[in-house]
Amino acid sequence: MIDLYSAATPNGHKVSIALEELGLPYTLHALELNQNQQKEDWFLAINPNGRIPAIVDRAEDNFAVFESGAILVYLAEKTGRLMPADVKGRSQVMQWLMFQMGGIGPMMGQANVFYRYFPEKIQPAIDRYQGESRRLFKVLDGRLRDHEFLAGDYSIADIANWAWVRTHKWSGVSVEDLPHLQRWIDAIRARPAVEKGLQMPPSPRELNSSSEEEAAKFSAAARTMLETGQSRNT
Ligand SMILES: N[C@@H](CCC(=O)N[C@@H](CS)C(=O)NCC(=O)O)C(=O)O
Repeated sequence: MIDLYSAATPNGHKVSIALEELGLPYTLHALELNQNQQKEDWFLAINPNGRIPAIVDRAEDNFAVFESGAILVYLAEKTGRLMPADVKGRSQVMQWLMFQMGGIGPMMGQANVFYRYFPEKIQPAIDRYQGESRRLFKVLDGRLRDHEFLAGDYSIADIANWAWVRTHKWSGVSVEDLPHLQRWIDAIRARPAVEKGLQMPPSPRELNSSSEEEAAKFSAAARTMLETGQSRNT
């Protein structure tokens, strides 16, 4: 049995989607990020970085794993699925996984911060992160022009990138004129395990289609977290 510590965010959903795809039994512990539960001592013992997601594998002497990319690799290697075992196939999955961990995630994350949460509107910062996200989307679109998935068969690389790209409207980044990316977004969205993973836990608001009022409420809560967390006061 696996304990999953998570919240309704792209990084959290990566792991619940992978667990659902793999059919691994798990217990979800949804943390209240706005209340900084992820900074409490009991959780820091699991993830010293104080962020979700993290897992504890009870069947493996309570082995703890943090960083969503590392969790995906752990689950793929534990089951022998969602990532090929041969050196080149594995490398391709790792390349597109790292592309998400070092590119798509940080750039869209900062686009969200400056476009949605920061009290000051710093237009050059918004332009920088939205522009860089859009550039990375074009790289994905180019790859998907002649590949059904990012790296061979459907893999943890698709799950990691998809969980972020699907929230593009929240980041203010368009997928217009990127037909291959759109095709891939829709194909993965249609997978039953993906639908289930997105409910673990469900988003309080659907990032792509909520009312302005709900969006403002969500942004205000995220802003509070930003201001009380380490990002602005250390
Ligand atoms: N690189 C980390 C990023 C984790 C991360 O930033 N988690 C966010 C939610 S998506 C979080 O826990 N934020 C709460 C906080 O910063 O205190 C990963 O991929 O696991």
